[in-house]
Amino acid sequence: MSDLHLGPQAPRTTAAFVRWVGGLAGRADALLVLGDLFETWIGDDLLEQPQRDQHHAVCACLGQLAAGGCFVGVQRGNRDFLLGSAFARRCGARLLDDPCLLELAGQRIVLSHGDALCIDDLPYMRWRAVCREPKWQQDFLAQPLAARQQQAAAARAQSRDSQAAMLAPGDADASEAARWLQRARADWMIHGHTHRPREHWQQAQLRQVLSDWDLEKPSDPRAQALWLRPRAGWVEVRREDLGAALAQPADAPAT
Ligand SMILES: [Mn+2]
Repeated sequence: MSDLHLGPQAPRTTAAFVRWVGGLAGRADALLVLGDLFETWIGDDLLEQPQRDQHHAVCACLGQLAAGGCFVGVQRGNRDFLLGSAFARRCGARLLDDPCLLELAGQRIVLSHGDALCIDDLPYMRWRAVCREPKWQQDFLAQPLAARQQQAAAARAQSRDSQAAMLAPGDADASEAARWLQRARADWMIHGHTHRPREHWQQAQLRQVLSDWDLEKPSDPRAQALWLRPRAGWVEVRREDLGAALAQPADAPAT
């Protein structure tokens, strides 16, 4: 899964995710989050704050899942690119490179958040290069938490504006994806970021785009998980739509 965008701004989505992860124990060997688990992440020291919020709840449920023997792998997205080793320890999670290669039943699957595939979005690609610099990250993290919070809020507002201003929102570049696959000697890729869930076939290459999660408006609930089950020499794939089931409030009787 990817693009859950969890946090205090998405209380319903976060609560639903925590419930869903709670029911995952024993049903999955691994949970892989391909970026943007959180709407923002301004530093792992957020978890040291005495005031607990949605971030803590998410880490707690992942920690419990990992303690039960499930592998929890997390890629950094364009929102939560500052996820660090203290976060990973707290969740019992492994931070995954982007891209990384999953080998399953003899299949080679490239996993990525997907923002680095949007090469047509030059302003974003410039920003991405800057904020992934160790020096930039050190300087940002050296500021007090409140100052970082303010900057993150300003950046989010700006990103909303620029998205609305664009006539055609950016998408992953198919040729760039094909180049990544060639480099990895793979013909299957899974990524998120664009919020355009689809299967793209090109020659004999498959690129699966994950949905984002948003359960804040009950009229349009979005939540998906892509299940991969290894078989003898092949992989069974199922895209599960969780939106309607998870949009029910926790205290509603099961029907
Ligand atoms: Mn993203």
